Order: sequence, then structure tokens, then C-alpha cells
Amino acid sequence: PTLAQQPIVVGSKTFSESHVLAEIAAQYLEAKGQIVERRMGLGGTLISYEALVQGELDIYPEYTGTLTGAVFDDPTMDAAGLSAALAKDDLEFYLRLGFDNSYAIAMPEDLAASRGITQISDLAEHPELVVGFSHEFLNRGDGWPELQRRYGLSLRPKGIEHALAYRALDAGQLDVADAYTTDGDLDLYGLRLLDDDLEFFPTYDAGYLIRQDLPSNVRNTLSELEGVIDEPKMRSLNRRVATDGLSPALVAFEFLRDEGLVN
Ligand code: PBE
Repeated sequence: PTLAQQPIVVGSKTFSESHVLAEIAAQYLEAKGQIVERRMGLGGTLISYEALVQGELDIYPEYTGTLTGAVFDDPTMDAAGLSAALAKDDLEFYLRLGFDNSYAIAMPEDLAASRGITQISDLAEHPELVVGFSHEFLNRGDGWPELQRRYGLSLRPKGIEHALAYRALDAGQLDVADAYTTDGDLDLYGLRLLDDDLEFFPTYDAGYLIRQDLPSNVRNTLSELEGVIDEPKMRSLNRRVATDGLSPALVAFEFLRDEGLVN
């Protein structure tokens, strides 16, 4: 065998895109002869990041804006600053998969139209709106506390499991929620994504965050996944989980097969 046989531990955060991307890495490495252990659905960003630092994980999918905003609390950090900050923890944002998955603020289209709301700053005049945000968004450096400050909003958001947010908007239980821009079921619900007119949200390029001590043959194998997923592709993979009810492992398997990455 050309690859080291020490197991490589691949993990994910709790939402389905993270799970699909982790499965893509895990199954691709396995197809090349690498033994892999899985720790999927570990927790939120900080738990996953810490697990990587502690060596409980070797690889998990992460996003540039999440690292600068939520882990390092410095949204102004550039690519070089991010590499340096990660290197201090013996980590590396190893490769970009080819898409951006940002937070966005979503409202039902007809509600937004009837109140004349097109951009986030318009929310300042609508304190009556019922707002639900995903738990992590409520507390992150690139989330609600800073968004509220930047836009001067006086809304009172409550926490909601992200997987339930679109249905709650659809059922009229919520007026406003945070969306993830590559969510597969986003299009189904007739939502308006409000323009981020003060350019609050950073870019969230997706990629694999790895430990620097990852063996070079594993790195080389992983590097073959650079740029393989664009935004429409990621949305369609997420739709397979959210709408078709397939497991992230099956969606990852079919992706690798259909792209000719494994046979
Ligand atoms: N995101 C959008 C979040 C969840 C989806 C990429 C900014 C994150 O995991 O950081």
C-alpha cells in the first residue's frame, strides 16, 4: 500500500453539509487505501476546532469566514493572517473546495414585499418581527451580537435548530431567520434573502481544515479534491439530504462516483 495505515480521523460539525463534505474526504481517502475513522456531528465550530487542536481529529470541513469571525474573532483578518493564526495551533486551512456558504438573513417573500423590506438595514424599522436564529449564530463573533450592533437593530431573536428554521418561516411561526446560502431546501420556500447593505458578512470559502502533522501522502490524496464542488453542485448535494432524505454517506458516495473520482 502507498498510504500510511495509521487511521486518519475525519470529523464534521452538526449540520448536513458538514457531514457530506466530511464523508467525501473520508470515502476518497478510503478509496485510495487509507484507513479512516469517523467522528461525525461532533458539535459546533468551537468544539470541532478544539478537537482538531487536541488531535482527536485530523480533518474536518470548515469555512474561511468562520475561522476569522467565530474562532479568531477578527473579521478583518486576511488570508496571510489566517494562515499565521492557524499555524500557531499547528493547523492549516488546506484546500478550497470551490464554493462559498454564507449566512444570510431570510424572510418569506410575500411578507418582505408587503413591508417593503429588501435589505438588512430595513429591519431597524420593524421591531415587531418575530426572529429565530440558529443557536451558534446567536453567539458568534460573525453572528447576531455584532450584526445587531452594526445595523442598530432592536429585534429580540430566539434560538432555533437550523434544520427547522425554513419550515417555521413557511408556517408563519417566524418572520425572520438566518439562512445558509448553499442549503438545498432554500429555494423551496419562497424566501427573500435580504441584501447585506453594510457588508457585514465575510466570505465563507469551504475547505478542509487539517492538522499540520497529517502525513504527506494523505495530504497529497486530499489535494485532488481542490475545487471539485461549486455552489450549484453543493446546493444539489444538500438537497439530496434535506429533501430526498438520503444519508450524507450515500450522497458523498454518489458524488465521488458521478464525478469519476472513484470507480
Ligand atoms: N456557515 C454557514 C456556517 C454554517 C453555514 C458556513 C457560515 C458555519 O458552519 O460556519
